[in-house]
Amino acid sequence: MTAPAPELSTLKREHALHLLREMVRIRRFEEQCAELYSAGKIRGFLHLYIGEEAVAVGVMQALGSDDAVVATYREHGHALARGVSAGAIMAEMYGKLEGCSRGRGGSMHLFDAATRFYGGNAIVGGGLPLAVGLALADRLLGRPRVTACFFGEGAVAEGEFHESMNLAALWNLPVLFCCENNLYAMGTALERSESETDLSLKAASFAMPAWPVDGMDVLAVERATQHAAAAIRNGAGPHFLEFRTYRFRAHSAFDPELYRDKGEVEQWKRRDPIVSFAVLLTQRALLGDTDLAAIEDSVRAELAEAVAVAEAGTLEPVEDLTRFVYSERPPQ
Ligand SMILES: Cc1ncc(C[n+]2csc(CCOP(=O)(O)OP(=O)(O)O)c2C)c(N)n1
Ligand SMILES: [Mg+2]
Repeated sequence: MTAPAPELSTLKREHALHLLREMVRIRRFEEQCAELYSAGKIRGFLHLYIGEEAVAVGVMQALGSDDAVVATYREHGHALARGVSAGAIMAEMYGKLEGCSRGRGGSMHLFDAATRFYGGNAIVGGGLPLAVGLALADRLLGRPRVTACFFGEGAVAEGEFHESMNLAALWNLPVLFCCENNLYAMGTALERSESETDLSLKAASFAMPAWPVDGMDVLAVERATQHAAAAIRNGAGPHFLEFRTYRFRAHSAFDPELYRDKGEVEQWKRRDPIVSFAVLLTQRALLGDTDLAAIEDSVRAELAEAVAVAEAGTLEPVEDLTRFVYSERPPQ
């Protein structure tokens, strides 16, 4: 099965600027996080999504507020694009009480029930059964919702991937499996861990519609997702999209990147999803010089505010350390 071609002619300027702005927000947010990490303000693990922004932004366009999102530990961009506030995310990065997970999760465990953003899951493949469970609940309650589940290509080596794909297909559950294939799982290239590197074929073996998508092209991501999400809402069952993308930065803060050539990284950077989309919009006369400057200005202001929220935030008192180990809800 092939993805429908993006229809550039119907692209509206306002929507185009929204897509660009969302990608710029994620890029600048993470650049700021990298700086704050070096300054010792953010600690623990930090996995940057830089280079992959078109995937999260494109997919979110096809989801409504009732739908659910499950992501991995590389999820700052997904949380931002889903509508979790930059301040709540930055405060979480700082480990402050004002963070979306009360400062207890940090970078890898962003969570926000209000936007149905179910993590932030640090275990590779751990989000997949969660997504299937959310979709099963929707199905049993007759709610026409979609659960979008993001995971890296490294997760396809996990048993949970196969169990989740099988149950979702068998029970016809409304899950959109969004595989972010950035070619590496930490330092392991896909062809070093998988005998079959065409990931759509794996999904097809569960009798699930699946196709590859150019993950560096936000319009291609959006169209493919809209197509798949509409089919899921119409009862066609789970779909699998393989987004072919690339992370420009190291796996995490502790990675000397000995497993890939600098030349390969440079080659992918030439397909930077933000730069190439901005060029395309300029060519189509949908973007002027002042538009880009205005986007950068507003993003800068939003980020300054987010850092201010995090800086001014409070650390949870030591006395609260054991709270939430057990539910605080009174027995029913
Ligand atoms: C079950 C499990 N095994 C190992 C790890 C350690 N680990 C953290 S990230 C990672 C690589 C995952 O790669 P991929 O799924 O491709 O996602 P990416 O980091 O490329 O976004 C591994 C093995 C883990 N977090 N969970
Ligand atoms: Mg990967």
